[in-house]
Amino acid sequence: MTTAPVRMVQAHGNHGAAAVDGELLKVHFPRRIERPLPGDLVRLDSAGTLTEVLERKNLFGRGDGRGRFRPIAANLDRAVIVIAPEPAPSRDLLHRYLAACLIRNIEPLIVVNKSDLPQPSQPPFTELGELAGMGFAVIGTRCRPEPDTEELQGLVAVGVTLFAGQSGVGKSSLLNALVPDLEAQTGKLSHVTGKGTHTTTTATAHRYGDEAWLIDTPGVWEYGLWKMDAVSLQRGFPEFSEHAARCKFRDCRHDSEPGCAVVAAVEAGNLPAFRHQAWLRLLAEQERFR
Ligand SMILES: Nc1nc2c(ncn2[C@@H]2O[C@H](COP(=O)(O)OP(=O)(O)O)[C@@H](O)[C@H]2O)c(=O)[nH]1
Ligand SMILES: [Mg+2]
Ligand SMILES: [Zn+2]
Repeated sequence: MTTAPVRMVQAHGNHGAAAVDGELLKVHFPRRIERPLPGDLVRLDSAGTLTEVLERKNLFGRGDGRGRFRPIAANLDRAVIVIAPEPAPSRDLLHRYLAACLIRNIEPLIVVNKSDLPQPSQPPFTELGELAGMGFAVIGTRCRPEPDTEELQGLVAVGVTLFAGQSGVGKSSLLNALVPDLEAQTGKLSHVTGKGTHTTTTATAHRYGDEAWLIDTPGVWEYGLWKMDAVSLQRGFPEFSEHAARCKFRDCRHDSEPGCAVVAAVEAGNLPAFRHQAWLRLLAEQERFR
């Protein structure tokens, strides 16, 4: 067996699966080592026991109801945030995902799936043009009636990509359209881990060509952020920073403080009001965790 680092594809309580020389291998997690996640690079001994989790370049996760960070996957080159006309995203869902990615140093890519359905003329769909103008990548896809995923394929062909988004937006359908042998991979994986083939109950990395991994994530209805301070949250709104530097108070929350340069920029039309409103709501949401 190998001492070279291998990629974790799935993790359960005390075991998981890693990709070793093109095959999937069951991995045992000893208690003394931090539990690995899909996307992690790990070392194993000859018995398939985990000996080391290599340093991560980033870690994606979500907040639980109490605001604790719950990790989902590691070492991401980007996260595809999937939204669709149906089920319609809740208010701020997209902004929450964007903030989570930016705070965690993960490049977000907004994918509007189900392009065969009419786009509702309400947020966040009405905000996509401005988000694209701000530099966020926004593309359309569809899986039905015939798949159109060409642009997406080009953007995820290299590196590790996580697919995030509300249950039912089409993450697994997109994975199916992209990865020709997805079913075979899933079948082998379930054989190795002894878990069922319904892989979207846990985050799972799928091999995509020779150079890429695509990670499907379990269905969530509402994606929540975790407890953090305002400075951290503001990393989720990078377009604020040039203005925030000119706020009268250094710890300005860009709410109703006098001399707030962010509010001034919104009023002058230099920052989208919808981003400022999302900021204020996400900031208020943090109060629940105190
Ligand atoms: N109309 C339409 N339906 C789609 C599209 N992509 C997926 N679906 C449907 O949306 C539902 C949820 O898809 P699924 O991939 O399970 O979503 P997930 O929960 O995000 O993994 C299924 O009934 C799919 O057939 C699409 O592009 N257009
Ligand atoms: Mg799914
Ligand atoms: Zn301010």
